[in-house]
Amino acid sequence: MESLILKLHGIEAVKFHNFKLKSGISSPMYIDLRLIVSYPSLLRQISQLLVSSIPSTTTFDLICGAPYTALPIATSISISNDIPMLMRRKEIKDYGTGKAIEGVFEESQTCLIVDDLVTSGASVLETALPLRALGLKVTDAVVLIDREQGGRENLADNGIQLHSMIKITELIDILRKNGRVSEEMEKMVKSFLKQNRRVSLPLPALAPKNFRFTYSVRAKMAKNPMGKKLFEVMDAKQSNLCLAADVSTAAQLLALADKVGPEICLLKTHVDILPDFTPNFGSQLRSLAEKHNFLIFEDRKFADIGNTVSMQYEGGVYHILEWADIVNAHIISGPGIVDGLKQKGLPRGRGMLLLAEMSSSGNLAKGDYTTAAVKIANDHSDFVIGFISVNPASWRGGPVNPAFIHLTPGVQMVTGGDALGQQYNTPYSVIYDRGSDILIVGRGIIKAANPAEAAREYRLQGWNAYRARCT
Ligand code: 5BU
Repeated sequence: MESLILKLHGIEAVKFHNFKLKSGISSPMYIDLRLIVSYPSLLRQISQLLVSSIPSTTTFDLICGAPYTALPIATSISISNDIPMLMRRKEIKDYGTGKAIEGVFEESQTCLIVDDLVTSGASVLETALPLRALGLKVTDAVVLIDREQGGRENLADNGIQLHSMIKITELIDILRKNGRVSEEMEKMVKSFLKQNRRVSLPLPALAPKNFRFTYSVRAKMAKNPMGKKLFEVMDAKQSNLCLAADVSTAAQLLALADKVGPEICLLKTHVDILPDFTPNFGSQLRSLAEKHNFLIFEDRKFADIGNTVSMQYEGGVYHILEWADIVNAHIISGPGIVDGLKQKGLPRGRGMLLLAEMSSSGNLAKGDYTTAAVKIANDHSDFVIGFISVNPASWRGGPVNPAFIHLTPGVQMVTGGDALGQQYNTPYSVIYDRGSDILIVGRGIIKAANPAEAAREYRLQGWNAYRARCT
């Protein structure tokens, strides 16, 4: 172990200076294990020692390296010990399977996570949660270096036992003994570790208890009956998934709604893209909504003055008011737009969402605009049920009244975007880190080989992230 630590220091994978970390805090040490790919014999030595630091009582069928630095380590362990490996994707691929986890496995197999470095444990958890969502058991993780800053405790809280090869304090002691760091630096590092003993998971951003209320509690807080019903459906179906049913025809939409219906709490339409729309489309969709217990959201994005939107809502070709439980509107025209829609919608028991943020790059719905949306919602909480949001945990005015619901578009299993400005976040990040409530997923489900199966995967990931947030 001593020789390994000296080698890591020798290749400058462990450095001592004053470094500014991503989190903004200054650290007297910096560990960068990406370099080890340039030293094959060191990589082999690390992999062997890692395997020997796993207690013999720990059993597992598969290993998965946290991307990216741990991938070569996991590969080396896999090859030398003949243990099959899984790979978690971090970036989106807009061709092929679009899966978050690659590799062959069976439900209820156990997967060991391999990571290079643990600080808060967030990277291990980011890999563990999608594996768990697919039915795999994740109970243990092995890491090269434990920075002893709370990762062990945070992972234990999430049912994962951490095995580390090197603890950071042991590393400092060995380097000091070998004259590689000064006494002064040793003191600085130890005092830094003392002051930063428990780095928390990103959750504290959500610490206000507004983000921890369960959907069933929030159902009781909701003023609008449709908002209340939505929370109730989510709770009953254990689903915080909305399907964006952007298919080419009404016939395809109805067939898809029937297949995916059991997995969703809400189905979102763009009725004006359907060339075969007929006046009975609404009643056909409504009977599927009743069959599978989901609500219908027409993503109409009204944007005109109150008088005009009121006519657009009720009349025209589509008669949206007749069949859509929920519609949405931009607030660019001011609060009159809500009054216009409310006039028609409230007597029919409908609800509406305000566009407080958008998912597309370069959009203008931010800062004061988002704050204005919150004010309008508060002033009309009998009809407004919530928001289209992207990162409600970051909103300037703090968390909004938990009676309001947040729906987030731009969701796929891995981050990325499309060629026309759409930006994607993962289900976990949307629900857990950003404090939203409902995942709106279109192409992630529609383009999958088996949309019902893909929807199930999104539902499980969204639900797990919600449960983790509320505990
Ligand atoms: P996608 O295929 O998952 O990218 O589809 C996203 C859907 O959400 C699509 O119907 C958009 O019209 C909708 N959407 C969005 O992507 N971003 C926004 O800010 C709003 C709606 Br509002």
